[in-house]
Amino acid sequence: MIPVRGLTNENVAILGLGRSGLSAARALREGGAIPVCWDDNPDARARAEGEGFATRDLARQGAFDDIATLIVSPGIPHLYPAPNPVVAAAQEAGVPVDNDIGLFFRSLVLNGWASHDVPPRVIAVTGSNGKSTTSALIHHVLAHSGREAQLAGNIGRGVLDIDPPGDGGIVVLELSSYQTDLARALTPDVAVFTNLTPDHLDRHAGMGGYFAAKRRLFAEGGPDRAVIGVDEPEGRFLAGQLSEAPGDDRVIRVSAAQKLTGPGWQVFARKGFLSEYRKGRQAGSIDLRPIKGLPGAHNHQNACAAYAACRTLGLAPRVIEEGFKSFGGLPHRSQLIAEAGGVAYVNDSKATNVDSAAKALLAFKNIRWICGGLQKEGGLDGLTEGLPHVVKAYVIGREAAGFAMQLPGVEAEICTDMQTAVTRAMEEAEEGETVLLAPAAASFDQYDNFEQRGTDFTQTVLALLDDA
Ligand code: UMA
Ligand code: ADP
Repeated sequence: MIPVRGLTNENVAILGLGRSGLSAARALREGGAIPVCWDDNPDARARAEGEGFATRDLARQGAFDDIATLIVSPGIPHLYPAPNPVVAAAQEAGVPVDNDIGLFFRSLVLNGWASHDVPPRVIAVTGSNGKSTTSALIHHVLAHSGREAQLAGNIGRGVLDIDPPGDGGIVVLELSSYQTDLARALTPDVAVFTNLTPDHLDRHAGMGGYFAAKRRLFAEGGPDRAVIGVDEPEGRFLAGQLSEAPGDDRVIRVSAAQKLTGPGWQVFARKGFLSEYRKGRQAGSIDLRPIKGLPGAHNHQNACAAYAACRTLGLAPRVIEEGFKSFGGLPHRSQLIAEAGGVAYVNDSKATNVDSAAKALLAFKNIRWICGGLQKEGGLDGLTEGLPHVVKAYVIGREAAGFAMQLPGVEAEICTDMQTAVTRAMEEAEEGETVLLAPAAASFDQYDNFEQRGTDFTQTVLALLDDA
């Protein structure tokens, strides 16, 4: 745990007692602050009380009278579509609002930095898609090369839960737009921006707000190195804005769509080959095609970003390549779960938005596609490029019929539930085809989260194959 510094004997309010809220409460207490907790769910409050934390209804009149700061969990709106009433009350009382990420960066600086011979470094990864894969890949390569490395953040572990890093230790953080938008301190040594496509637009009042939230990772502290995916206009703009001159190698440009030329530092993937160029010279290359844990052009983009981040720490291309080879990929992301009768079964339940699903469709051919769920803002037009790879769609979700109507030129069967979809796809799949779960929608209409949906798919496939 990283004890939170600078708030000794202060009352600190915490809203939301899930993974980030509870870990913030523990780290605040360890650092000498007095956590005052609230969660709208009584079970979550009971868990916190079980750990000895005081709870207080933060929405009631005067609740902020003795509070120094409010820590808010990422899933709770702080601005759009409307601030949570507790956040609004803190703002009205003039109480600063922060999150566990802000506490982490402040506390890391204050936590015995002078005692290190080689200071620890923080790599923070943001972007619409590929954050988890890129963060996990960086962490894997570092650990594989013998470096002390820890992984936390949006990937499922509260940032304050990590151990204080040792000499030369590296902390890899996956940060969502919810987290970067609110943190009052954001000072990674290396910041990575994978890509930008529409997601979470309700929480950011559109694309501009969404990009602005992600940009804070680069603007607030000014990282020593910025690794930026330049396949969208926002990435190109950000890279240009951070560069002092065309050859400024503080910025490493990354692409999975084009060969990058120019005097600076760049890493790109084309036709399955990764290349690194620095000051006009080739400095490294890796054949990504045989790497099983990183299928498809989207994963090659992640590989380029992870490669660049590891290069900023001085790792040699050969060492990075070795790490890539043993990377198993993450569950629920282009995950091959079974092969039977020449048919591959792939779980990409994490394709919760249109762009990630489109990338999954482009990564495979002859697809029996299980899709649908709680549709996000922005429509399904972004899927168009991937649709020619689909043999037939098997649509799930409470609004399955409405979803199917938005897939022009695709034969679609309304299945509604996973059992029906997998059964029908399996019955009809022919040798050489792939049954792919890549919903292009959130899971919350039928599941608690995307993990539960992916597990349901996997278990259904394995059970039906067992019976066959
Ligand atoms: N709550 C309230 N009032 C509300 C809403 C929620 O009290 O109005 C309470 C809930 O009852 C619950 C708690 O808040 O007890 C949940 O807080 P949370 O939703 O922020 O979830 P955490 O468990 O703290 O997990 C968060 C991230 N969740 C979200 O951003 C939604 C986790 O990312 C992250 O791994 C974790 O912190 C550790 O950093 C998950 C996620 O879905 C994986 N992220 C989104 C994504 O990847 O698309 C951004
Ligand atoms: P994030 O943490 O940003 O959600 P993940 O690595 O968990 O990213 O991947 C989320 C989804 O996006 C998965 O469906 C995955 O197959 C897909 N994906 C992974 N990397 C990329 C990328 N670079 N571009 C687009 N989609 C991607």
